[in-house]
Amino acid sequence: QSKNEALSPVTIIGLGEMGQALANVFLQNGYPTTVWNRTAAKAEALVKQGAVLAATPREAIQASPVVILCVLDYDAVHEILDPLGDALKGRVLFNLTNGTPKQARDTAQWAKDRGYDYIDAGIMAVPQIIGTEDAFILYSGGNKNSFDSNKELLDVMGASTYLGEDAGLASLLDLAMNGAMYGMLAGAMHAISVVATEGIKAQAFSSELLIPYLTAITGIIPNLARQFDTKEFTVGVSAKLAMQQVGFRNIRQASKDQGISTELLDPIQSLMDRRVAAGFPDDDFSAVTELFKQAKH
Ligand code: FVH
Repeated sequence: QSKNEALSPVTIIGLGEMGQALANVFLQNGYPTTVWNRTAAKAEALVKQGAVLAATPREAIQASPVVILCVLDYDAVHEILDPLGDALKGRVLFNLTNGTPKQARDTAQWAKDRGYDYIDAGIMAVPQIIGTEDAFILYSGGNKNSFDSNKELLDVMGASTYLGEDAGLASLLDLAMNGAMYGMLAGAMHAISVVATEGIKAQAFSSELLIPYLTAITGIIPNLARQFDTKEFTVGVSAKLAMQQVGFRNIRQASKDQGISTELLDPIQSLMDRRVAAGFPDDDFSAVTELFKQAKH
């Protein structure tokens, strides 16, 4: 039996930057791969590598027991899937499209109503690292058996983890982690902008100083997380808020003096100031989470 015959066929719907990376890694690993994209031209390079280009989403779905969907958003998901009738019956659909937990849960219900096997997912990777050991993908919803029986195939894209039967969980964790990522990246770009005002080159600054510093600083997250879990914000304090609010003013002032906007920093100052003013000067930075709580809507 050839390698291709031993591996389950897989269908990829959506060939943007991410979909192309996903299809590519299946082809590299010898999986019989069918693809479909609204703009068919994006399949050209993949077809040269051996992918089969389906003429329609229905044809693509019929080609494989496992269907991976990765398009821009859930509007596109439903634009593609809603007209398909029962085409997805007997297939497992893994939806790797980015969306909110509510969109994931609603789509899981939509799939359940039609008897489809549906699992939602959050990709914790950029296209360039798909298929490497740095990529991981979170899955939730449907039933665990459908995940387990396809885990080997899913691991080709990135290490796969099943979080449970609530379809919204993968999305919740994905969005929370990407919120943290954007906070970090925005902070990094702010720092780069500040030092650039003195002619310091971004690449040298980031590789020699900023990245090592940020990497070391992630070491205090476990302590902050423990304080968050126990709600003991004054235990094992890395730095008191009363001190941090004063130091943070200097960060903002220096930024202003260099002609760089503080719009990114101002809300952080406000959180520290409010927590100290509320009578908690000895709390650690983790205590600002007390100010994040809002009614759900
Ligand atoms: N790229 C990344 O770094 C991130 C990493 C984490 C996960 N995201 C999410 O992955 C989804 C796809 O992202 P992408 O990078 O592939 O996005 P694009 O390159 O912009 O491609 C978009 C694809 O969606 C198709 N599409 C859009 N609207 C429709 C529609 N109404 N009907 C059918 N297909 C549609 C688009 O088709 P076309 O424009 O080529 O015809 C592309 O295939 C996304 O959820 C990220 O948040 C990526």
